[in-house]
Amino acid sequence: MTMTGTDQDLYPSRLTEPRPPLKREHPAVWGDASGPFTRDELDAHEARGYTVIDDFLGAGEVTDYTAELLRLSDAPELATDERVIRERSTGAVRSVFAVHHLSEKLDRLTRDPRLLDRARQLLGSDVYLHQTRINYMPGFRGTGFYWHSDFETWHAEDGMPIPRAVSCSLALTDNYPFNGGLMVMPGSHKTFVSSVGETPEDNHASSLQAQEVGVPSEEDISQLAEQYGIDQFTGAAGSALWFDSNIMHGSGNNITPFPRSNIFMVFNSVENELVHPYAAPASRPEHIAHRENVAPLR
Ligand code: 6CS
Ligand code: FE
Repeated sequence: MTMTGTDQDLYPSRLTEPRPPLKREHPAVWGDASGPFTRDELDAHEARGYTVIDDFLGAGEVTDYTAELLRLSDAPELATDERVIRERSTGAVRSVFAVHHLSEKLDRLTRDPRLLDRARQLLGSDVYLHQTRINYMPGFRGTGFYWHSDFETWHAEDGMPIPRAVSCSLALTDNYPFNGGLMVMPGSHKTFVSSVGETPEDNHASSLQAQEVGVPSEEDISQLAEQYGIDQFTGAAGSALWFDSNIMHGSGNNITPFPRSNIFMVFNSVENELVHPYAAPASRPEHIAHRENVAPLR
């Protein structure tokens, strides 16, 4: 069931011809102030498209989850698992997907009220996990992610009807300006940027190492940067970055000795379940975009 009533695609992308960016019709904040976020914080999130919470995890939790992160990246039984994505240049682990299926501790974290209450408040409904991953961004040769909107991919390739999803990135290492930290364009979530170029078969086999399809044009990126500016997310280990599914973001490479590792959880509204991909030959695998376990998270 899509929210649009008809099957009309409100967010067309992966087109054959360029088209100007369009205004996003849907809000970023669907809930009211009866939750952890105050009215002012909700209004700021609606305007900026992201919210930073310092000291979200305690030091002991950071230690515990870092141990999980290393256990998963070093686990021999996962070495060739399709959920493990490696850096092209070095073979070092770049990401591990569906970590809540691989770690009891992380599964419990996704149900923690500190996360669930905020996700439900922002999305104004019960929520389920669309995707979880750990990003390692290893030192010296960790490679970043070019500018993109997550929702553009989730809509085109996973069939996510509307941008009623929010990501929470929990820093497990200190995020400095120089170790591959996330850059976001504040307010850019209000603009949907279509991309040119059809989605090839099995695009995820390459896009999770380096995204080529679905990225905006340099002209659109320049226009967005002009209009919104760029904020660099920095934060100590334990801080949380909540960001709207459609905010334009990216990260640089990491040539410093300091890894920039985070746990990334995507909460989708139970009223925004995936349908057919809007612009791809087939749906992506379950471990990248969940279609089976969509019961409200408790
Ligand atoms: O394709 C995806 O689902 C992932 N790609 C990026 C670059 N960020 C969001 C998401 O994890
Ligand atoms: Fe992303």
